[in-house]
Amino acid sequence: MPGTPVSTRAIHPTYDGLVKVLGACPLDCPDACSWVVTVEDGVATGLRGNKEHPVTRGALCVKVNRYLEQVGAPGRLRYPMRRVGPKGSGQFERISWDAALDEITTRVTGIIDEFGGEAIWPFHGTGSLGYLQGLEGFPGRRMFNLLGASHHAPTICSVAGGAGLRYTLGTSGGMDPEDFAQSKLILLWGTNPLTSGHHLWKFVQDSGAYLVSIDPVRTRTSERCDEHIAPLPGTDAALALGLLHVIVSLGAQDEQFIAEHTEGWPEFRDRIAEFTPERTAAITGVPRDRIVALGERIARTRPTAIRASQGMQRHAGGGMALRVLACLPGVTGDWAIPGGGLHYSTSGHFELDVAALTRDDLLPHPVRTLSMTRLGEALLETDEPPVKALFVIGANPVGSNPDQRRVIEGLSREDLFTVVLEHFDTDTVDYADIVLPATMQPEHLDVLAGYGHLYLIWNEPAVAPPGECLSTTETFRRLSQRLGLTEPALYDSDEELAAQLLKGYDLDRLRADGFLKVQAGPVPAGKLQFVSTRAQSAGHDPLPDYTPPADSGDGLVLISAASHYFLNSTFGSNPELRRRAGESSITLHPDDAAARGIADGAAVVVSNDRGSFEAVAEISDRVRPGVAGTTKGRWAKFTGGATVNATIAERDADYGGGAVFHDNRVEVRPR
Ligand SMILES: Nc1nc2c(c(=O)[nH]1)N[C@H]1C(S)=C(S)[C@@H](COP(=O)(O)OP(=O)(O)OC[C@H]3O[C@@H](n4cnc5c(=O)[nH]c(N)nc54)[C@H](O)[C@@H]3O)O[C@H]1N2
Ligand SMILES: Nc1nc2c(c(=O)[nH]1)N[C@H]1C(S)=C(S)[C@@H](COP(=O)(O)OP(=O)(O)OC[C@H]3O[C@@H](n4cnc5c(=O)[nH]c(N)nc54)[C@H](O)[C@@H]3O)O[C@H]1N2
Ligand code: SF4
Ligand SMILES: [Mo]
Repeated sequence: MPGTPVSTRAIHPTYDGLVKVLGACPLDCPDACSWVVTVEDGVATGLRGNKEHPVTRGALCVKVNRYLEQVGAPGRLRYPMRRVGPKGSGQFERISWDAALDEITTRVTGIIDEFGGEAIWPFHGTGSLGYLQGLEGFPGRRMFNLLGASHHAPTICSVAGGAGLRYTLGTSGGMDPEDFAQSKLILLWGTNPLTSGHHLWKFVQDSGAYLVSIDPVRTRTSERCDEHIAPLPGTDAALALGLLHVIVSLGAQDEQFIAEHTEGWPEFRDRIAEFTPERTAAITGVPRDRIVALGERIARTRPTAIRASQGMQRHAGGGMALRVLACLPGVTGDWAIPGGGLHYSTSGHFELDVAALTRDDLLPHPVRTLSMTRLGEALLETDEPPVKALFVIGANPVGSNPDQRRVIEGLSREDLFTVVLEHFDTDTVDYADIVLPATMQPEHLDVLAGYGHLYLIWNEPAVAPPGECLSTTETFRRLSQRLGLTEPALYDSDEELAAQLLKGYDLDRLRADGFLKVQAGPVPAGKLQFVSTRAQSAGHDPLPDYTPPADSGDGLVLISAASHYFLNSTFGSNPELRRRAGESSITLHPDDAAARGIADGAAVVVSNDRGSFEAVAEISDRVRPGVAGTTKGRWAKFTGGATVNATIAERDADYGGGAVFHDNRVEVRPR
């Protein structure tokens, strides 16, 4: 628009009369891309990666390249709705916001009177990782605190590994992923970046390093590596100890680093001595000579970098696995060398004032914390008080939680009042009493921080929301008002909230540029603890060890990893991405398929004592014998009423109550 003054904020008018608005991808992905929305006459007509961002580098991904299609999809929820059919039927009628807020107020007030505030569970998911509208800031928590509602522990994704790293390193922060460009050897350990966060790949490529993929499945990433090692799932701690055995036998430990920066070396060294290549081979299923060769390679290559992500810690011993992995660069001294160390999640490096957002000081009394991964148990077995009101915010537990059958059983409870804030009619929406339409990223203000880079990203609203969609922050401001709550903090604007969160950073610069790199803290923070007093005080073994998988016995270990075309269950109803993802499939090794009389393309039933789902068999040596592969993110309503999550146990990993999605034994038979 000629004549419009050039803004110092995230809105940039162009000479040609367009407006470019800086934003951020909200999805649960390490890359937290910076994007630019093009707006013409109030309508978003383009969305592309920000070329100026050093990690985004102008590229988004196969899912988000079509994000505007998703924003404008015919199936987008645009109005509040009330359930009219039985729970699960997905039958709703449109109602006004006034009617929706009145009904919520009446039900919630009644529940508080009868059962107390803790009968309310604000269940936050990873649909958006925004600090204002999404998981990182727990929107609504101020209001829920005043009501004395239960707290929510977001245990479903990365907690076990994060705890394991903190026990060893004093921080979960790890390497700056941009430093991978300086590495000489890169171990891509239980991670599939070409699917689950591809922007790391540019740095991996720039390094020219020798690349090793360590994954029971030969993934898109494994295929681009120099070497692929396929351990049995859940045996990574043993593999790392076996590699250390070779390294230490060669005398390649960095004595100076060990003396100056670590604690407990003599005891750890004795533990390493127990993991001979022969014993390690027996546990991991990796041939002895491959273990020796990789140990020798690590021993002679500085700097060596490890990228380990969330996938490998979805096991009984997932926290321990990350703990041992973090010890490896402590033995070789790689932590002190640029391009060496380990990257899991950069989240620990951001110093954002989340407590200023959540305001737990508003609680009338201490409250219980309910674990996200234990939804089925909480809905079906928890008393004192029982969960009577569930607010599902940016989550799709029917699709993404473990033990789908029990989650559905719990959500079907007639006495449970369920409010779902959503964009689409997910499997979980079908069980809602009230559905509230939420804004999508180009329609609201937010602040993001990557967990695969060190940038804060600003998301400026670019367009007006469709229909009657409201942002999550605005939804809770209005509900607070309806509940008659007078605490002023409940009514802070989004801009005020952003300022409170970003106290330590230059908000104006962030807003003008769209992104801001933060300084990584030191890693390790203090001494690296081979023998961990931090683990010990949390009730765990002070000395690292190997923790075997919990789901043992017969059957195949089923890994349900990230799909290339969905993000968790987000995009699960997008027609084009569903077409590209193809049918729900399970990959079987030729030997395992032959033993079960299953041919390529056969319809199969995958089951265990928790539940079953249907799939099409794909026979391939991409999986090692004993292991089967599928992907997460399917919607039950499109796949016969159940997904892989029907077979997954609601069981805790070793640390922090993490989930164990890949620690899952199943049987497969022709349908
Ligand atoms: N396209 C896409 N991108 C995503 C997601 C998505 O759904 N789709 N999800 C996002 C989320 S929520 C997260 S947390 C991240 C997760 O990102 P990743 O950590 O990459 O997640 P996964 O695909 O679960 O697991 C990665 C790899 O670990 C392997 N693996 C499983 N068990 C073991 C094991 O015991 N040992 C070893 N060595 N490897 C093992 C799997 O075969 C898989 O190839 O990705 C994010 N990005
Ligand atoms: N089998 C298997 N299951 C898994 C995993 C696995 O490896 N295997 N991985 C697990 C992992 S790592 C994770 S993180 C979880 C994720 O599980 P969830 O946190 O439940 O994530 P999604 O399934 O993507 O559901 C997010 C929902 O939020 C909605 N949404 C997005 N943005 C917003 C918003 O701004 N406001 C509101 N109100 N809604 C919004 C989306 O439309 C979507 O329906 O899944 C887990 N499930
Ligand atoms: S999903 Fe990940 S790679 Fe794709 S646009 Fe979002 S942050 Fe970037
Ligand atoms: Mo996740």
